[in-house]
Amino acid sequence: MSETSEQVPWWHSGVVYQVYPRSFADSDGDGVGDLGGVIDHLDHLERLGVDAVWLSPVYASPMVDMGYDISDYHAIAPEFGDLDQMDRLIEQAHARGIRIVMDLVVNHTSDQHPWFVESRSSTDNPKRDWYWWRRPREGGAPTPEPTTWQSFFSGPAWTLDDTTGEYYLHLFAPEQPDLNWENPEVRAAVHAMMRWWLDRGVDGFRMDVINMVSKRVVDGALQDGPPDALDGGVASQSLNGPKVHDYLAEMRREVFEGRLTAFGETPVTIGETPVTTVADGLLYTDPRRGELDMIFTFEHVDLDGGPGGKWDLQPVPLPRLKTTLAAWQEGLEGVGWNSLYWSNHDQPRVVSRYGDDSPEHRVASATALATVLHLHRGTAFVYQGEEIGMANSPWSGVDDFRDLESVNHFHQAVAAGADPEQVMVALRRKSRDNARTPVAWDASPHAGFTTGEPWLPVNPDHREVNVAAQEDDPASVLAHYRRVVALRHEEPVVAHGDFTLLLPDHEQLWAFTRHHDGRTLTVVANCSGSPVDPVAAGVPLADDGEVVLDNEGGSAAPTAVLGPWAARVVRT
Ligand code: TEU
Repeated sequence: MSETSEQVPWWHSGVVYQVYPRSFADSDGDGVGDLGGVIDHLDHLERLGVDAVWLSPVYASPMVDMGYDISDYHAIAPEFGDLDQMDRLIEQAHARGIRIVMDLVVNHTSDQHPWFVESRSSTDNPKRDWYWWRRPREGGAPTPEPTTWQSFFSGPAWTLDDTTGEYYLHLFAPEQPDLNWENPEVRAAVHAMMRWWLDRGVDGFRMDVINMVSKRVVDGALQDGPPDALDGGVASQSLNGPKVHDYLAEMRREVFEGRLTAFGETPVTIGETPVTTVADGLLYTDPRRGELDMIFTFEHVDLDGGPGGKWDLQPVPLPRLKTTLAAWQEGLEGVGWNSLYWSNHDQPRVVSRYGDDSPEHRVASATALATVLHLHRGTAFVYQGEEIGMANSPWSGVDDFRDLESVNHFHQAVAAGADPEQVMVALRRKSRDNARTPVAWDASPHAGFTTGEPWLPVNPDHREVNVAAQEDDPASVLAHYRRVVALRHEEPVVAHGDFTLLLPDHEQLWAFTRHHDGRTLTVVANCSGSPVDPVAAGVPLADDGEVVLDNEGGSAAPTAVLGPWAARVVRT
């Protein structure tokens, strides 16, 4: 994007809503959400005011990883619908001014994808080199596998295939073999597939683990990690690898250059990039480099994992959370671009994680968190159900979970001697299934999600927390999300203003200013259950400011004491 050839892109002031189709709405009663369900609820998204929908994968898939294991990039999984319905969704979303962003999963395919079926069939198959095949390690130590790498879903990242006696690489489940991007034929096939979807009318891509496509290769060999690395070296050897920037620049040239969507815009590119620093973020998102429009940082969602990783729970003091996000604001300023998110299909519900989901504080903490996040600079994302304050579910045991990451972790940890109850404590807090319980549309037994049996039980709190109950309630979480989205569209300071964190060490207040073109927004939220006087704490608020957004019913003076989880945006 250059300032001269294109105007300010929509996503500078835009909001993207993530739909996880399996859990959004079921239109045919089989208990699984589908494209018909998305079409049926476009009114909800239009009223929320979002600019785009990111659709988690709907492609043909054995669903080992719920669609992130794709067996045909050109077909829709039957439980989700078909290509005609996909076309209808694109058309009807466009008619409402809503873009459709497809999930692009090309670090790996399903093991059922014809490419892999061919690749595994013999060592001299023309597609053999489309994946990472290696002979067992000579001498078998320290591992029989070719490298020490551990998969993100527990266990080694290599599986031995009996057909040829060689191992293949999978950073995720064994049913998700990694594509070999070193092979130009693989990249060309990916590019062609992306152009096919753009031709069909989609408006961009969210690119799954796109920073994992380049593995570190030395003299043709993949390398072990340092002996003490808990992940066996996956992160150091296969994330943000040496060729990833070349691959992305090539993709931009091959797929996006000269392309315009139905909105007359360049398709948007959003990279999912775990374990990425601000320095990496600058490389990926500096428009002069021609790689991605924005990436998802993981730093603020990795804070509650300790040295032992994601399941090693540790508390997150407010100063760590706000300074982590502020570092990205400052680091990318004027060069790159942020994505702002609290939740997605891989993360627990934010109101349970960084807010307070007790009946007393749920609405206030959900709206306070929305206010602070959306008032940062970047493209804001809302994950389905977040806009009504959906919380984590009360899981009773491991049998309740459907997500392979949760189930595998439980069995591996218990086999290694952990106390099952302790493992459940972490799973209740962090399992991805927290995000995947069906959207609560109303108070009926299956929450209006399905007329059948839901594939994952609805959260029992749906009797109180649901869309219907909030639809016309100005004090609801939903009404607040509509206001936040509208403010981002209407107030240029939100999109363009610079960012200054105030009181970085304050343990209750999250405060910052945004400044642009002679105007200032001062944002302050009390992230605690007890009142705080923001002026006494040092937040520069004055009575002549105008409160442009709050979660206190619109009546508080700019300088008033903030009640539990009260949030306020003041314009001067
Ligand atoms: O996730 C990538 C990722 O690294 C993590 O978020 C992962 O889901 C896990 O929680 C690590 O502990 C993406 C997708 O968003 C996820 O749903 C897929 O399972 C994964 O890639 C593989 O495609």
